[in-house]
Amino acid sequence: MVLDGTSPRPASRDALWWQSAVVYQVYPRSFADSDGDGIGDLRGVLAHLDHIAGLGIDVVWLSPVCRSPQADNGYDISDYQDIDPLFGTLADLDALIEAVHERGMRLIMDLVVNHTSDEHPWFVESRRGHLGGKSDWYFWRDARPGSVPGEPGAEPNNWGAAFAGSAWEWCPDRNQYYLHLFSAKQPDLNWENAEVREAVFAMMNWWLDRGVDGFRMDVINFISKDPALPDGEVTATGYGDGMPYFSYGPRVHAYLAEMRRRVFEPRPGTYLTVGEMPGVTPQQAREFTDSKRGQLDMVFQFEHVSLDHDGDKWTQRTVSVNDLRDTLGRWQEALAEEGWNSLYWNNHDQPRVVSRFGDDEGCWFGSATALAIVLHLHRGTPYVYQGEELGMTNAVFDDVTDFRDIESLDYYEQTVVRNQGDPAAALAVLRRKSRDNARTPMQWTSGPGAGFTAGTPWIRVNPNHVWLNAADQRSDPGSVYHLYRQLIGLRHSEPAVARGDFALLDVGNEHVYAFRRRLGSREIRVVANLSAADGTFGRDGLELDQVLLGNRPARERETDRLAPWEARVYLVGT
Ligand code: TEU
Repeated sequence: MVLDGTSPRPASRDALWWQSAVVYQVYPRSFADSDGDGIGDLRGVLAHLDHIAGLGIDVVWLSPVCRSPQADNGYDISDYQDIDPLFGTLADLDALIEAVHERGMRLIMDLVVNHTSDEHPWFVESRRGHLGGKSDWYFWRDARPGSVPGEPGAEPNNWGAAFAGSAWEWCPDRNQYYLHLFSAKQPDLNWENAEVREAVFAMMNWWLDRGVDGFRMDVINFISKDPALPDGEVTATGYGDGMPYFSYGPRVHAYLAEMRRRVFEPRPGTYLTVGEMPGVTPQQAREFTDSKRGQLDMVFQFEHVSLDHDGDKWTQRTVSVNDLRDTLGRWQEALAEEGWNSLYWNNHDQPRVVSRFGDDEGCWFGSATALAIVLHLHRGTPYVYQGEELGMTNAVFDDVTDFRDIESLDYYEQTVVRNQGDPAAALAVLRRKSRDNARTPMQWTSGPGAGFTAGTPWIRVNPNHVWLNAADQRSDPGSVYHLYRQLIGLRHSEPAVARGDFALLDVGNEHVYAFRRRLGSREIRVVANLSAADGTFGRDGLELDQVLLGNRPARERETDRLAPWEARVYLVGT
């Protein structure tokens, strides 16, 4: 057991080691259950580490495992320095860190510090009132003058919360409201208070001392709010949009700079920091990831996963190849000279990409692999969300009782129960959009419980595990899994993939997404038909037999026609 952080980290080749790395996200609740309670746990992760290492992964990102009432599956933390008994113990985590390091990988934790749980002792103390101590650790405000506290409209401002309803909760103990940008179980920490920042930095140092290799920082661009907390423009929800006042607040750079000074700068070694940043613009991302500032190594931006939102995430918009190319291409360009991209299709908040931008019925294998090829050959650090390497699809939900996610259940409550909307229509929306699509159990085998649990899983297993599972794919060299292995291998072996520059080709082509990567005289060219129709691409000097990899049999490759969802990677020159 390692309690003092002595578990050796993999030696870093250089300070920018993560530029040629691939990260694998584990959502522990849905990954592997070792004790039969139906919920994944740390020992389950340990038992399946070779699946991840076998892909060639460099970094494992663990979604939250700290103590939590689980109102938002662990994104509501009540003790930052202990493991929730659902997932195991600190000793299990130490064993996991050691096993990850033994395999030459690193482990990053989820850092959820925009908010805590309302059951965190800090909040419990804060809500007691104006007696000093932690009274100012959260955002407490009086009701609007002239209103009846607790009544709709009496809230200090008009902001809506991410999970339905107002962003303010009335607290009779204190006779004040508190701010929660997510659920009422997730009060926002007041980063204006230096003691809050010190407490967060001390906790981060404690985890780094323990051996973790960095953090994925949950909604880290929300930590600084405009102190005036002004009303926002009213949206279709009936609430005001507070984003302009908290998504890029006045002190966000100052806080991240302070974090760097207090946590990372004094330490030897190199870490990975990635900030999740809803609403971040390319220009802002460039500032956050500018190596001269050293605030964050990379950020998660949301533009490409908002393309199929029409106003809000619940309203569907059709996405074209041009839309994807415009958005991803713009981000590539913005971070070409300074800053760094992270690349993702999936995480625990997003529907499965093969069901979303691909075609999980008509061309499951082709679309899962074509989308993988496109993403992994962009410039940036790719993230693989558990099951993505198998081409896992959206779930099958028969009924509202099949959903578990707080956001989905709140949506149903608001639209059907409060506003008497059509239950069938609401279900149809959730089937497509729910975060639970990403959270069904990892499909290890074709057997009962998909090999995820010997008990009753906390959320239903996708019935397609009988043909879509890790055991079958690991032994099939033509599987989605092995295509991911090849792509990850290519990033490690081919400097043009890791460090080369990026340029779009064939812009305007309605079917084929084409681009090149170039480093010195090395050039990689990617042509991917992201549609159900045949496509063609401009050859422009390509020798058609120089295919490095593709998702169709080699004998079909010597043509400039692409079958639906066919993708190829060419090596140009020597
Ligand atoms: O997500 C932040 C976020 O803004 C979204 O992706 C969010 O899930 C949105 O509501 C989707 O419609 C992060 C976490 O990834 C998410 O799981 C948490 O629920 C959220 O923060 C609060 O901690």
